[in-house]
Amino acid sequence: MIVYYPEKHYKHAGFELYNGEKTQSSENPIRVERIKSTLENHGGFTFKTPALCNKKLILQTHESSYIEYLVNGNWEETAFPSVWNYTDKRQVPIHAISQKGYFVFDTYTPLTKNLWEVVLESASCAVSAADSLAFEPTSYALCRPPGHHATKSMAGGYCYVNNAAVAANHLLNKGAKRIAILDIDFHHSNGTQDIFYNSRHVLTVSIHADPARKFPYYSGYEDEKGIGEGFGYNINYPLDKGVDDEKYLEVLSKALLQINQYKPEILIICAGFDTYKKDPICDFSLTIKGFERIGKLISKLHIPTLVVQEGGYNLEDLGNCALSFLKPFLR
Ligand code: Q9C
Ligand code: ZN
Repeated sequence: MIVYYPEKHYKHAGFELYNGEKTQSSENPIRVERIKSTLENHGGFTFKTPALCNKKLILQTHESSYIEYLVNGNWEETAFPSVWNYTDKRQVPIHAISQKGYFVFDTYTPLTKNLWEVVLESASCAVSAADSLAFEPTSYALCRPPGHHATKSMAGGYCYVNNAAVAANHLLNKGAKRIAILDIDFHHSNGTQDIFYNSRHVLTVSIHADPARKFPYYSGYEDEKGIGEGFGYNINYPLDKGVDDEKYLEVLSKALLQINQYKPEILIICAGFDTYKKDPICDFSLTIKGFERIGKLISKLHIPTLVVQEGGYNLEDLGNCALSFLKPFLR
């Protein structure tokens, strides 16, 4: 299996402000290095670094003012918002402090030095991996930073550019008519939902912790079904705390049935392993063996599948969670 890996990701590392307190970020460079070394030790994976994708592709996914903000941002020290847009005006503010609150929706997502080159390379992993579906049934984009919380015009939840959404738009440009994105990260994929909310060409399905209890809090509810011609093409499965392998597989089977009915030409899996029972910030209880069963069930659909890395924060076991999920796709 081809794996696209971002070699400059380590330049992005910071802290987060959680409820006013400064803490180490769970989203650190060790994460993808753990996954990489576990897959290398196992064998069957070929690592490549991506060619940087065209900025136009990213502008097709995100608002241009937001992307210009990331491109031109020259943050010498890690920066965070402190005041948010409390109006419904969409007018890019002038002051540096108001700009941060305009383009970043939480205090978990630091603006760091070299941010743009790092996020561009992460998105490029997803695009290059999408391209390799032309000659491989499955490919894996080992993206860092992750992407699924990034909306059209805001960073948040450790995410800046929505890697999976950029890849989906790239595949639509190449002629695909129906793409399904299934997000199995613990957290609701609010960004992906936002980007494709009015589209029937991209079916977005997310299985996640009930946002009444967990991040991103404001979206991920069952009644969010899409809008306009996209109505019916967004599906959310908010779940209670403590979900185990059996319960998860039951929900996944339902989601896969809906995906199959849509008859997608390509399936994108936004894979977060923060559903793992020993994840430090989450409250599901999936096992390493459970990830293999999840991978097997998805692989049985026999749809060309792009796996895009999202969250997962148990550094000790993260590599084995990813390996276990990917194994059924190896041939
Ligand atoms: N200190 C992804 O999994 N919660 N993002 C922070 C813990 C933020 C998760 C609270 C969760 C964001 C890609
Ligand atoms: Zn997550």
